Amino acid sequence: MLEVNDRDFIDRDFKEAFLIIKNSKNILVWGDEDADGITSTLIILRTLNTLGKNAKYFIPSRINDGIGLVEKKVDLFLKKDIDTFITVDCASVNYELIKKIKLSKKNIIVTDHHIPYKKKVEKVPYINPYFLSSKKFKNLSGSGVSLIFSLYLLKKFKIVKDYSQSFFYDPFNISLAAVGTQCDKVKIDRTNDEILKYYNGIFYHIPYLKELDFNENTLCGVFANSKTVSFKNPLVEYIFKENYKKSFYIFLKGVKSKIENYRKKIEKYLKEIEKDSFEKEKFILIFRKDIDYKYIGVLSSILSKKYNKPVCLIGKKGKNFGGECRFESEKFNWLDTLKLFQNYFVGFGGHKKAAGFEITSEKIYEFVTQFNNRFNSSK
Ligand SMILES: [Mn+2]
Repeated sequence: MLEVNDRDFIDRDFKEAFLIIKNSKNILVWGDEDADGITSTLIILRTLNTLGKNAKYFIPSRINDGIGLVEKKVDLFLKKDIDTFITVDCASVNYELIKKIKLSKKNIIVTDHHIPYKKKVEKVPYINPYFLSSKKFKNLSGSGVSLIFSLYLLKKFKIVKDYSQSFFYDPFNISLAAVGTQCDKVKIDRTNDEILKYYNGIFYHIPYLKELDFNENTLCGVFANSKTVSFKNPLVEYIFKENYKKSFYIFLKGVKSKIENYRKKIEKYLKEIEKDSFEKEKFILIFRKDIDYKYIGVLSSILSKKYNKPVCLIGKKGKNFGGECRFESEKFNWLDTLKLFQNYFVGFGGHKKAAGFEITSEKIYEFVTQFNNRFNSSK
């Protein structure tokens, strides 16, 4: 169990957020379209429902709207009968739009775990580990933040007497937080470890998942594939509104075949790539025009584990090419290695064990030659 006490909620933001919710009639939960964002949305919606609050949700479509607060949709909701916005897993950087919402005489509570914009908008509570005092909350995912906020609210609204009752009040919420925590790949500390114990509970709460043979490895794919279409998100509709069973089943079957096709493609590409031998190379650099960028990272990581060498795989990325480089070793640094070639790239980034870059078709051949001359020359 995740043990928290009043000292963990000492920051004024909690109290202010509670007062706003207490005085709100119509709340909009503003989420994000990845596994962490969707589970966060669900946790807060379910909690507000328990508190007897009228709550709707909006999850921007990453492709059509963007990420976080987006002006067009903020303007749309400002015209509607909503008195409070609660963002989950997003918006810490949307300083101007938060201000705009405040200026329109509406309330906003920002809950998030991303690095915030340098200053807070005045009189807006931020439930974000970067601003909170409790060290226990340091590495929370967006859904972890939603969970601890929910624990706090249940006690404040006197639905429960103490935090241990609060924790077990809605076990579905803990499992949702575990999924968000797992899929967002946050650092596993004691708090996150406690949350992750409830990961498998999700199969009990959503029986269709077992029925369709989803398991721990494919679960993130389900949540990440739930896309918002005309304001509706299949997972949120099914779990929160409980009236979407047939469409949800169809959605899950769609995800299933998507994941299977992806796996088949990976196997096919691996076979093709491994027709070449990589015995001599110290650093494996592979350029494949025919492989789409969305497969590159996974392939690169499989190959680097298999050959126990640094691997960089380049595939097609729109008009350009994209490279993903992997190696799980403390003795090697991909980011530093890519820095040596940065003049070739349109952009690059990442960290020691996993880094990537984008390069134009004009530069790609020269880069491959230069790279191999430097690291794989036979002399
Ligand atoms: Mn997140």
